[in-house]
Amino acid sequence: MGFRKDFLWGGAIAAHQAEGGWNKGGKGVSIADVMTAGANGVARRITDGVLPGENYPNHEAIDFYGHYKEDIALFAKMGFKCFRTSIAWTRIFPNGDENKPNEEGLKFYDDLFDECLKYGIEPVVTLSHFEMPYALVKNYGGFRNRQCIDFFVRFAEVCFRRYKDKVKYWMTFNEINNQAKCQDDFEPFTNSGLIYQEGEDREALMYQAAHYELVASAKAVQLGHRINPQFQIGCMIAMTPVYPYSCDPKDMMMSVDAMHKYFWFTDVHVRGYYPSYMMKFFERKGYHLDMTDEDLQELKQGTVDYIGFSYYMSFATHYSGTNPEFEFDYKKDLIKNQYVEASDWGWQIDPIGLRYSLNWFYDHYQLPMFIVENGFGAIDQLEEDGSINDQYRIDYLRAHIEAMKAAVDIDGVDLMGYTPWGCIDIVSAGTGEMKKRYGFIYVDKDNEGHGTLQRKKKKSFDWYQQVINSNGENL
Ligand code: BGP
Repeated sequence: MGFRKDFLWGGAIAAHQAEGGWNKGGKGVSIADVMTAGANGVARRITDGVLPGENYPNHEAIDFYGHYKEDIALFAKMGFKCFRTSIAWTRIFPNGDENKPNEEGLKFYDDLFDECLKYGIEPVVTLSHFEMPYALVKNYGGFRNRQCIDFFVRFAEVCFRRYKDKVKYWMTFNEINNQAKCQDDFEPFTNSGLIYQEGEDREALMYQAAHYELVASAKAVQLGHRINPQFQIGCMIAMTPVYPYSCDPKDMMMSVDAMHKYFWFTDVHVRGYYPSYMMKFFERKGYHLDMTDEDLQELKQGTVDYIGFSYYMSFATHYSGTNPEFEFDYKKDLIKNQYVEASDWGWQIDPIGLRYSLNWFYDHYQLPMFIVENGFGAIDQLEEDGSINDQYRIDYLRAHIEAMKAAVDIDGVDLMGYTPWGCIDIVSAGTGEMKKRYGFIYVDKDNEGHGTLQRKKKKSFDWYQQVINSNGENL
């Protein structure tokens, strides 16, 4: 009973939300560097490529670029078995289309992975985490352009070859399915680098870009397995289950279509082909995607080894009476779930939903799973004595780990690891704010960029240390 002996306990961050050093070591401008910060939950927006000014949140983030040794030593104190981060594409290919990689960027990640391995911490690496080179967006249109497939595969190959003896666990595109939830405006949540022009069919473009990303992922997976057959390469899905609001069969069908629309990407990553309902959907909508036989061959041969996914919240949907085909539209068919609480940012807190999600994935795919993001973003307050009493974060994580344990012990799912998001306070991807904190470690920096960057353990630091030490027994 309980989690496997080699369960990968750890924590997760992403380069653009933590490193800073946006223009150090030969790094180019990434899409995350040209984002304004939203405020109070408002999502960030592209700024027509205005170069970072002093107030850009990713400008210096928490300077993980300069503090990584200190931070990894703290992760080791918590007993991390693994540590998830991304390789900033623009440290390796500053503009994305160069033929030769930037050696200084490669060296930085050599040093970072060596520091992890020094403590017996396995790096878990995401290749694309909302930080594609802005030059690929500006000069090629991002993943609306088939050429970006080869740019991504070139980036993946350089990383696989360089770190083949240091990194075993990889993922290709972070939350690749997020574009299915926000194609209305460009948001950092998509890896596609799509900036929509006036009058474009955004949905059609989103599906075309998603196809090219999926082909890029499949090619990278095949290449990775050739470079090191020991590699474990996963997809990365944002898992937000969508429940039917009632037992009305119409609500149930809305939930079925919502789950289809949000998670068809997993079918392609895992089974190697598009599910029939998506082919029917493209036909109905008249979307004639650029999808060649060679692409379909690549998808079939480039299936992933595990399902990485993030889990923060669940949704609910109801039949609004306007579409007899029960076609789900995320812009109008979601409804607040009255049976769960929400965070300050409206994220519905649902630990049982994590057990449901583990079962849903395992029932569909029978592949090992890796929860590579889970966490509670909150405005942490410093007490008089300077301590941070984030009991709410402990309660949130404890409830989700209990759900994981039930899924393993009762439902028999195959769960390989757990890396709570933002194991150290970092910049919010959605809003660009520092005040939305997730960490076991507090970082002295505010939304305006002021602060000493001093690191400080929160109450949850010692709690998580004994969770890991007991392999999840002591919660
Ligand atoms: C996920 C992203 C992460 C992280 C997380 C929390 O969608 O993969 O990069 O940001 O969301 O979101 P936020 O930072 O907006 O609170």
